[in-house]
Amino acid sequence: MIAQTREDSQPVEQGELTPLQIHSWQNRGFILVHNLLPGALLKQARADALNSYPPPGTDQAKHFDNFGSAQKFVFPAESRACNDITLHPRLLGAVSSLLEVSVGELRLTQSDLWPKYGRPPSAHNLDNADQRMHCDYPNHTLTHPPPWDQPEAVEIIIYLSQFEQCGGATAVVPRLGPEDPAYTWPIINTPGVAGLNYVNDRHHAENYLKETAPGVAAFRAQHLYPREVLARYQFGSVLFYRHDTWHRGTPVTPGALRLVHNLTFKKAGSDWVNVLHPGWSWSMYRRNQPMEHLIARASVEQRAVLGFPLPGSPYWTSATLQAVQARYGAYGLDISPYRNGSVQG
Ligand SMILES: O=C(O)CCC(=O)C(=O)O
Ligand SMILES: [Fe+2]
Repeated sequence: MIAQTREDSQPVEQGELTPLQIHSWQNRGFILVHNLLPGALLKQARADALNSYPPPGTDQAKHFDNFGSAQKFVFPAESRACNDITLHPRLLGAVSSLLEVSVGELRLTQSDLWPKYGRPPSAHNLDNADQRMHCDYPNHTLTHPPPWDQPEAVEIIIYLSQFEQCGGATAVVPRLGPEDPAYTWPIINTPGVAGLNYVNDRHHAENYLKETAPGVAAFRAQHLYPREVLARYQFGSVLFYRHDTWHRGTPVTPGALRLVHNLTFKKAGSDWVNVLHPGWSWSMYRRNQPMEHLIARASVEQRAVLGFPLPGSPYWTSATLQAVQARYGAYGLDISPYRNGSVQG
């Protein structure tokens, strides 16, 4: 394993991705970006998570041995910092430049902050510590990612821990151009797809493939594992990758706790790329109505990312303008941007 190259891992200036970074995501399949989001906000999200998740080494920590937060940090989370990261203009701006669409054309489909506890290797085929090489598309979309040059989604991992303390860097296979044998199409040489069983643990997965699909095992042994590079994250680093990027989670140091915020944005109109959580409106009616307030204070673009109609949408008529104002006026929503039909941030 070698570290990622310099162009894959660059500081970001003023929240904007550089042309080199955009090029790298669009061609090599990922970038690791430092200093994109404000440190104070990231620290608050980490503090909220540490307040909620059990310390490593405790019995309670044993219950968190897989994906997700069991809804605790699913958007909209109780942690306001977590929600603010999810809709942060710098994050949305970065995603829009990767997909080359406006922020208003993005849609949120995943936002959850979860722990990964370092523990000794397990003998279970679904163990999540040392993952098999995979692409994320199978449990995000009903179809298959479109051809490489027309990406429809951005996958994101924001690290709220430090690699030096936790290990557990995500390993990624950089794509080396259209002829790269690792990136042949369709992407089906992976457990859980095209009739193969779903196996998460690397050793179990590769042994299973050697027995049932030796060609698939040979492809992975030749083209994927030897080429993986580690995304050596810092606190607050953001890994942008894709539904068609080969990658995998690697073991966290035993006794350590790695916290990550996982997000996905897609292009509006890609209905086959599913929202992984309950719809955002399912979070209305909570005590103190945080979701109602969030909608009211969000910008026009942030609301659009949650599926709220943009100015100019056929949804808006004088009747609906009045009705939505009546619903949200109490929380301070300003309906006027929707009245004049232009997008105002
Ligand atoms: O946690 C990581 O570093 C990567 C996890 C991952 O790729 C996944 O769960 O799909
Ligand atoms: Fe993944």
